[in-house]
Amino acid sequence: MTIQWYPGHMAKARRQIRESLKLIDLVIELTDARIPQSARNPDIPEIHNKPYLLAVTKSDLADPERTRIWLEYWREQREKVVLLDLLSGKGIQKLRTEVRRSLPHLKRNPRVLVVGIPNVGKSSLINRLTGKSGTRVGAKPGVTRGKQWINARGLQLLDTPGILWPKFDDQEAAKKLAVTAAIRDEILDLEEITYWLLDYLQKNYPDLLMERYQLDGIADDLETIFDQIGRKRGCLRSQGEIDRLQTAQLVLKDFRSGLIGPITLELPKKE
Ligand SMILES: Nc1nc2c(ncn2[C@@H]2O[C@H](COP(=O)(O)OP(=O)(O)OP(=O)(O)O)[C@@H](O)[C@H]2O)c(=O)[nH]1
Ligand SMILES: [Mg+2]
Repeated sequence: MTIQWYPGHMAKARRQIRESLKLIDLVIELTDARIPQSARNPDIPEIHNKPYLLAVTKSDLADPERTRIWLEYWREQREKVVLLDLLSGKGIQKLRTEVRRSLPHLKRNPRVLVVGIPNVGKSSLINRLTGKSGTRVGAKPGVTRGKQWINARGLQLLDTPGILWPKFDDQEAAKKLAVTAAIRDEILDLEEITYWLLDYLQKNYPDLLMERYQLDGIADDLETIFDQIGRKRGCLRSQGEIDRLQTAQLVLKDFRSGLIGPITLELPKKE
């Protein structure tokens, strides 16, 4: 099911997260290592009233040098952060350790809620934590409307993660969310966001762009870069003109699967 973020849906999501917060000991907020700031949503400040960890997913797709800068920034901000690669499972053990360490006086297994924007890795994280032995256990007393806990080897996870909606009001953030697939392609102008991505790569990662598409140099204007890529990769219509949609889809697919290289689309904002 795809979610359109009308105000009604946001209100409902917010209400559900607030309900869940009453039941749990700790929140794990997920963010995407390629857009660590834009993938967070400050609209529900209550999530920070609980013991809380920031789990940074898709570190395998991010620029390690920039990830280092982010980790340093979060250290200064006194945020508790764990870096994850949910494809390989890297960081999962550290996350478990950090959860326990955050709740030193808790005698039972911690009750944990995972929250994050669409596509950030909530289900992947829950699967990693539960492994194959993940079993659904019956609704516990005080758990409203059939919420279920999943036993996850020493943690109890609420079975439905909290879905945060992406930031739409900030145009720059919206572009980053779009290229990382946090916003459904169906509602986007793919050509426009591909231009945005190419503009960013031209300025920040020209070598990766040249390498991936075997370009001899990086043209000044994006139109030329776009056309060169389309031509090189055979995204052509019958009359030999560039198939713009196909080119856009190809570039986005390459970026999202890491084929252009490890890339991070933002750095911490200097105050
Ligand atoms: N490379 C890489 N891909 C990841 C990582 N974590 C998640 N993914 C991929 O990202 C996509 C979305 O992951 P999900 O776990 O379904 O994300 P979600 O937050 O549950 O998404 P929704 O249920 O749609 O809100 C999947 O294709 C995952 O395989 C990661 O650490 N690295
Ligand atoms: Mg999911």
